[in-house]
Amino acid sequence: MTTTAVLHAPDISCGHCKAHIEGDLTGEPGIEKVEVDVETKDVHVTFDEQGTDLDAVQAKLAEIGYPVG
Ligand SMILES: [Cu+2]
Repeated sequence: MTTTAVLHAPDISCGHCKAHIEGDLTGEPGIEKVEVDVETKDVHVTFDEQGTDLDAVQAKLAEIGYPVG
């Protein structure tokens, strides 16, 4: 089943962050769509629950420098 979640990552500050996150998360196993809102510092992620889970997405965000908080 496909789910969309919104994760708040306070370290998002500009278009570079947006490109970095969208570029790194898109194509990760189970992740179907990633959209970063720089204004709200939110990451909208659509993923297949068979392929990944929210913990894994959060871990990946932390790994690339944008911990969820
Ligand atoms: Cu930035």
